[in-house]
Amino acid sequence: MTAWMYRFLLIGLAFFSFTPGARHDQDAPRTLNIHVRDYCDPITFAAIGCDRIATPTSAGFLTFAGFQAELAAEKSVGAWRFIPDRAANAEDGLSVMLQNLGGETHTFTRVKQFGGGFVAALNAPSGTPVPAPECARMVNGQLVPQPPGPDNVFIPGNSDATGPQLREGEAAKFQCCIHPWMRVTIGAKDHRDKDADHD
Ligand SMILES: [Cu+2]
Repeated sequence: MTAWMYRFLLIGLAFFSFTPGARHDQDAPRTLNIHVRDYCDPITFAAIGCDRIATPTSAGFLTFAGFQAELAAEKSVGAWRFIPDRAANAEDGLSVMLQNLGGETHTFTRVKQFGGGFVAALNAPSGTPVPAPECARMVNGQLVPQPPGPDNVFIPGNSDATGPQLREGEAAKFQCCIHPWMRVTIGAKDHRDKDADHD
């Protein structure tokens, strides 16, 4: 290694150790674990796709007819939901980890405002006829899903996924682009948004 290369290395090391990124552990982004749940019945949901491996069968299943009946009555289906493991705030920044314990695919999508998803048949009965632009776009009169990305994570049933990152103090809304009533709000401060308790 030549002398100038060595000097470069030292400068690099010195710079790195003084960058704000090298912070104390207690200021490091924390992990927020979010469970994604549904209770699809694999038989009556077979055409849609419902594969129950992780969820104990004792939890009980909701048939497709039951799902439709509850959606029509409540504009949501309570067993299809996001469950954060603690109050969702991003005081020190957050890394979101997603665990889909359900049998269906769900998305975890950052939106400016909650809206409908890319399944028209679910948008109308859930009372969100207008899709959130982060979920879907209209092509030749048909809803087309937005491509997956760090802020639009598709999570197949029985699988884990790395979710989005939030900066310190950032507030954000996330929803499923298939089941629009599945919502969670991550607040900037230490408070729990009512949407996290959404039924
Ligand atoms: Cu969903």
